[in-house]
Amino acid sequence: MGGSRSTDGLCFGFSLECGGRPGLSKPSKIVGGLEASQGEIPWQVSLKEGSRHFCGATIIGERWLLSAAHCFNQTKLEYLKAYLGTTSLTGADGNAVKVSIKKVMPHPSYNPIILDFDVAVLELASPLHFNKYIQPVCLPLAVQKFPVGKKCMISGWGNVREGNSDKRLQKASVGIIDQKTCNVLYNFSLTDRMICAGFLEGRVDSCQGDSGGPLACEETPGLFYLAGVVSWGIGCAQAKRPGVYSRITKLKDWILDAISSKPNLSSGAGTSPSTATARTSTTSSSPAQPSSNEAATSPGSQIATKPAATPRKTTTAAPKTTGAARPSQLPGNRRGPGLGCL
Ligand code: 4AZ
Repeated sequence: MGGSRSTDGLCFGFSLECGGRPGLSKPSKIVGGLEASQGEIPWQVSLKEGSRHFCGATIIGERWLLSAAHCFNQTKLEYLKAYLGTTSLTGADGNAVKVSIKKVMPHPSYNPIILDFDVAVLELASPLHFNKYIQPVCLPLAVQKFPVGKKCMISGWGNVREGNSDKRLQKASVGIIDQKTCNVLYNFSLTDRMICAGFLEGRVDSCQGDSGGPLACEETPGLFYLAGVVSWGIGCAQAKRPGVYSRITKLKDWILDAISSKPNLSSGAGTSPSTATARTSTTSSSPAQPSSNEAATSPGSQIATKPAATPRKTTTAAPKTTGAARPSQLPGNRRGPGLGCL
């Protein structure tokens, strides 16, 4: 609970906040979860097409959201809106902020067949004002490790059991699953850009409608980092079918490039994207293998065409990492003097 900050070595002279929950008074769908309280997951976003929620997303900066690429197969920008600052899909708590999306940037290596590189950066039409209920999560260092068994939080307005959704934001704690074990469970269809979380016995999981939303891990008390983005799985909460998430440590360099590819022309003083930080270290990730089959449930933004979430042949695109361990990034609240980072 409580907020926190992280300061980054890249942002000389600044400190940007991310990953905290200043509006959470008490620490506190997803299958097998609980209702989230106001401010408990201040980076959670609902993406709607018209009035229909179709996917989750996560706030990573004042003008930037991160979601799953598979959410946007057929979405029309003009009907797309992001809702933030609320736990109610209907806006019942009066805190909801609605923002238009200016641009959707799916990862250039996104593979809709096997859901590799399943991330998209969304540029907001206007910058967010962070408050108790609207905060960015921290991006992890490229080398940050989320160890097997670590408990992290998933959240969303998706189905609370296969086929049934809820209007109130749900959250659940899931454990990080060993990459090789998960790869076996999914017939070797995982790539390095994927990370599994859940329980081998099932029961708690993300589900349809949660796609694009966060898998956030508390790295130090009160400080949350984005380990994954809800991507796919076979069914929901089934034994030996954990949720599969896009692995942010492996996608982070592209994410940073995407948000820094152009200066902010539309607002502000021409600074670059605000950035936050991370400081944890260690190595992460595991091998990934292509191949395989199995009938899978796919990810699914309702809107978009559901990618055949089935693992199939793999064409594993080469990881497109650029530099190395950059510290994480983007939050938005600048605390210090200075301009943007990067
Ligand atoms: C989906 O269809 C979906 N159990 C999301 C997450 C999972 C399965 C399906 C993981 O959006």
